[in-house]
Amino acid sequence: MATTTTNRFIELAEKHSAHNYHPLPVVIERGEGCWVWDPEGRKYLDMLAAYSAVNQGHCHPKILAAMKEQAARCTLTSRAFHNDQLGPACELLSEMSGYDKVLLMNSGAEAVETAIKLARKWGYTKKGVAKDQAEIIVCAENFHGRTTTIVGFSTEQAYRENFGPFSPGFKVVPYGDAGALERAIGPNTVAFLVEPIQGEAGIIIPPDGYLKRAEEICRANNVLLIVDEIQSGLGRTGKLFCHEWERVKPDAMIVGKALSGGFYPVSAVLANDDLMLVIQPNEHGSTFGGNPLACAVARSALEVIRDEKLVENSQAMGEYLLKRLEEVPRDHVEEIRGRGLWIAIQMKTSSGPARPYCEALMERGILAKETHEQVVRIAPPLVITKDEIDWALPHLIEVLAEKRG
Ligand code: IF1
Repeated sequence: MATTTTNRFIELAEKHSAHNYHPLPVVIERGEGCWVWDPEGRKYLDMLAAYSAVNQGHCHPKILAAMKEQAARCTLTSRAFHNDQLGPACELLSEMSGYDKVLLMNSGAEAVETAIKLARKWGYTKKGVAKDQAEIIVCAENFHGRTTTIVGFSTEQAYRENFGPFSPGFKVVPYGDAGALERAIGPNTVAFLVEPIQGEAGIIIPPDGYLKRAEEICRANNVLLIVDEIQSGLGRTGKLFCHEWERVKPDAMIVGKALSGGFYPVSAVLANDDLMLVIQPNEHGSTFGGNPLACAVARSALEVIRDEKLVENSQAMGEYLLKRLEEVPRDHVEEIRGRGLWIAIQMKTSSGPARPYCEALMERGILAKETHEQVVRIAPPLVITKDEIDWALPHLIEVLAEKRG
């Protein structure tokens, strides 16, 4: 390998950073909108958008300004005191989502943990479940984060093997099968935790009516419906929240990623008063959760989604891209599916894994990341324009037409 700046940074990371990732060999130095640049000045169209955390595009100027302004005023107060940013941020998220209350955390996994605590406490104090017997139903192939509790109910070996012992109290049912959910519910079931579309599993869209049916089953059995919208939410699927596609009203919703436009880790659990207020002072918290910098950034990130009509753009551009991808020859492509700007190109097993296709795209200036061996995932920032898509299409079509690897 020639000693380019890119290689130097890769070698340095290999030497000193833990080896818990296997990134594509590209170093990103700068980003703007849908584009990123490497140290040699090569430009790439970002079609991953940091796993949907930069839905607003890289370094969005409005969010950047809000962050700079707040960073110079006050960054952290702890929750021992009030700050002047928490209320306005929660108010906006509450208005946009239709939930009474917002509980702010940092990472997505922390917000999922928060929702689990909320559901359990609701189970004991409101539903009358016996001490330590609460059960939460989750789906096979789920992805909700990396904490020990969460990987404990993962069905992916790599995520859980050798990380036990795990917390009890979770039951796994197949995704997309409402009957299985119904059969799994018992007297101690407090919640059903589900992704409206499974991201990591390969952008798996459940059958029409699944979430609606799940909602009915949950209501009939006094079980909370909790949706993980960390990746599917905030415009990704062409609705502000993916569960709107099925007109359901979950009891709680978890958001993260794009809640900060990628500037800062900000996550939240949303619920109405009857549920959220089961958690009382001292029972849950976080040093950084709800800090003024996070709140200023989140408020601005939400305003950008609203004011720049990113949900509408996601829907329109997603539909256009999915339609144009019909031009991809099917010799190596098994299926193309998607909703909004969240598209999976599933390669045939006989055509090799998806990674070499992502590497070929990278060489042509498009950054996409495979998921689950066979899927090339396309999820650009929601600010992407038709011209940018038109630039990318011939590359996508050519790369996917030929067998790689
Ligand atoms: C990594 C995946 C994407 C999530 C949902 C909770 C979390 C995530 C639905 C946790 C996180 C991540 C984490 C990131 C890769 C990424 C990912 F491939 F692993 F599944 F996006 F597709 N719920 N998703 O998707 O949020 O604690 O990370 O903030 O490298 O682990 P977090």
